Amino acid sequence: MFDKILIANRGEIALRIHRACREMGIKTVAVHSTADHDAMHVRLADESVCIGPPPARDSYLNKAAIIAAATITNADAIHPGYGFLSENADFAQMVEEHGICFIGPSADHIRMMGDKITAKRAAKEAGLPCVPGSDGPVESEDQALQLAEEMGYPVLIKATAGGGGKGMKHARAPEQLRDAFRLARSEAKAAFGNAEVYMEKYLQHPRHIEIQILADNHGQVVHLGERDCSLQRKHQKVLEEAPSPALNADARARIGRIACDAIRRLGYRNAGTLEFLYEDGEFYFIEMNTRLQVEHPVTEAICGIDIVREQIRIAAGAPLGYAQEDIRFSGHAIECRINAEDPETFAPSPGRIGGFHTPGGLGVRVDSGLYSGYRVPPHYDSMIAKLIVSGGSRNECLMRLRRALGEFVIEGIQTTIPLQNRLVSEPDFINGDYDIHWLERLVSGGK
Ligand code: MV4
Repeated sequence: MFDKILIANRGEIALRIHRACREMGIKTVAVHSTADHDAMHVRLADESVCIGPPPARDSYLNKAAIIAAATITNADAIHPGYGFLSENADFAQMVEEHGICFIGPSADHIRMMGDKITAKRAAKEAGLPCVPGSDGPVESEDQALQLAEEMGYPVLIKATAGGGGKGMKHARAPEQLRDAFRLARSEAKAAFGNAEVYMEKYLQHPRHIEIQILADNHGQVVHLGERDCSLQRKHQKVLEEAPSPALNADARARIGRIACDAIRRLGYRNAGTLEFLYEDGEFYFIEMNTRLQVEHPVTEAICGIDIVREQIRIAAGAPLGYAQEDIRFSGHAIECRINAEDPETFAPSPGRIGGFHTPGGLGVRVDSGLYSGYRVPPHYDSMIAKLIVSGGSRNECLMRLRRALGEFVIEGIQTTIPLQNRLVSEPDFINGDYDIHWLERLVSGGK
């Protein structure tokens, strides 16, 4: 097992990784920018290294500075968390070349899944059902028109280097396609420096369902069930739940089996998530995330497995030590992401935290690096806390969630707690009756 792990991240996820390390008797190294001197992740770690000025590209994205920090502190592994360098294949490769273990999949698997065309090809070959579409890049407007004619409208143009919705444009008819194609390409070029796009049939009212998997270095692959992440605004998840209220036992078992078979065929290692759109009883693979995800705690809550601990054990070469049939799922869990934002306009709201009180009690977990007197810096993502609530049933979970949201006090800045409060009282949400567009309609006043 590792002696010391460098955590290449900040905020709640840096704390989350530190906690797993501490329980395993592993020492931790925090890295931080000059804006994060007094951050909780720095306070908790055994050691810390300042890696640069506030902008992320000069600190949390500074590969050389992070590897140097690992080298001088004698860390034998790096956990990248999510965001930042977590899905940067070159970083994973550099880390390994310096004789340090990257806690995650191989650089080759990260690279394969980062390119959405190679990801989709690999997924298809591994037996995953995919959205019908172009088999590779679409090179011209004329080719786009011809393909769309064959598959039928509406269609969606997506960036090969994409994910997160950038460089994505749909067309409902031929006369919209040339503009959609050109816009998608220019957006993709601006966002990723790569204009390449591909085409898919546009699914109009799907849910977003993802499967968490774990794979060790000894051929064992398990899934930890699904998460329903359909409640998003501008491609930012707002609330996630497990299990999905939309799946029955048959659909769940089927996609779990398909996911594990595919992961085995891909030779993938460590934790990963297969993302699907789910519409009219069918699953369609769209992307794979090769990192720990923000919403992993809802999965932990229903299966009792510490996903970060498993990532570390797998990276150290340990066998999972259990099979699919050993995993017991129970109850229901919901995560609310709490952002430092105006709940109406979603404008960032950094600043000094005044009063701070977190909810507690049975089935309530708060993952956050906040404390009273802490200054939320303006330089990073606005998510400041996650409230994860679990219960024996979805209904019990919902009642507990409303109670817990009511207890949460964060003063001095604006937060999205009022939005979460509103959301959990909506009849459609209570009934589990929502798709990927439902929240957008709610917050834009369409309901
Ligand atoms: C789609 C889709 C409909 N049809 N693909 C959005 C970001 C990227 N990860 C994939 N996305 C979508 N792909 C086809 N063929 C609709 C979306 C989509 C979406 C997906 C998941 C959660 C929220 C979403 C919001 C808008 C669009």
